Amino acid sequence: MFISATFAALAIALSQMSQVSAHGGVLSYNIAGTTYQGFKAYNTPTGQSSIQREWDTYNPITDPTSGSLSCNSNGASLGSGQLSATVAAGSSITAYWNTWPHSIGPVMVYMASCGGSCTSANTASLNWFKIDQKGLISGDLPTGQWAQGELIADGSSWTTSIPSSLAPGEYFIRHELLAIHTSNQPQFYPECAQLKVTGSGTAQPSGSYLVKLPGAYKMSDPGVGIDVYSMPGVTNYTIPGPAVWTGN
Ligand SMILES: *[C@@H]1O[C@H](CO)[C@@H](O)[C@H](O)[C@H]1NC(C)=O
Ligand SMILES: [Cu+2]
Repeated sequence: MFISATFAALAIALSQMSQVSAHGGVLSYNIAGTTYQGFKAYNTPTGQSSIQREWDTYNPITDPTSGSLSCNSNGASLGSGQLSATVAAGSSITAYWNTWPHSIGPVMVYMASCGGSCTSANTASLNWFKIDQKGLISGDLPTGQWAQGELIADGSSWTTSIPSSLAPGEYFIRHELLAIHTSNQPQFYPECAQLKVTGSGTAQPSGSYLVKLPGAYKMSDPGVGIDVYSMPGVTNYTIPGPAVWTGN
């Protein structure tokens, strides 16, 4: 009796833990073959050292205009613990999430030039450009195959390439999942990491490729404040934000 009550309490505790750890974020990266650990959410930033900026919970940002949209909450520099990964333009970057629970919604990857040191940059004032995106792959909005399903099938990972013509310098890379499985309530999950891009490229995006985050999204965007369950048979999905810049 005592033992079974203990096990019952343990089972409840474990199920509550798994509820806490639902949702998620980018836990680590493989950048051109080297593994980099991310910031440890739910832990104090004191003493942490990572290429990632601070982010504190697995919970989503639900307001598309939230100040946390650029690099999650609170997005702060780790100060003396803040690292950057040196990587050649054209290299591939794989981001690894915890076991990602949602299969409806797009995957987006952005970068932003820091015009100098990223460690001292305010991420909300940078000009962000999108280097990769994938939304609805096949089927219709409520039952089709989405990029987040592909991410889950790839072990909760996503691989993308830095445009090979990108001019060298310090940049952020920002991975974002926009989960839209809850009617009319988008969930944004962005995490940022710092890069020092090397190479002989000279290209930089300009004009309509550059956006502020927050700033690029609003609830009335067709792909943001959306109820997919009210749209059976609809086979197109408009990913929010700017067009992808490929560097060409
Ligand atoms: C599908 O395309 C139509 C026509 O361009 C557009 O008005 C609509 O917003 C799109 N639907 C979604 C969910 O993006
Ligand atoms: Cu969730």
